Amino acid sequence: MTNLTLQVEGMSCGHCVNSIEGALKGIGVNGKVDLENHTVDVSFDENQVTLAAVKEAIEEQGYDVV
Ligand SMILES: [Cu+2]
Repeated sequence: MTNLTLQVEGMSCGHCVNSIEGALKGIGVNGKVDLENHTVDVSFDENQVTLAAVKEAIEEQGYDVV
């Protein structure tokens, strides 16, 4: 398992949390949004999902991975 903390801009409320965590779940990634710190903790199997795909899933929801 790979565990990373990503810096993500534009998250502000529960809707953001749900859309990001839901999108990550959809590609087999465990995600935990921290609104105060503007971060998303992600945990995934690198044999199944690439970091690029993780970033893309977040960006597709309208947020910027720094
Ligand atoms: Cu929001």
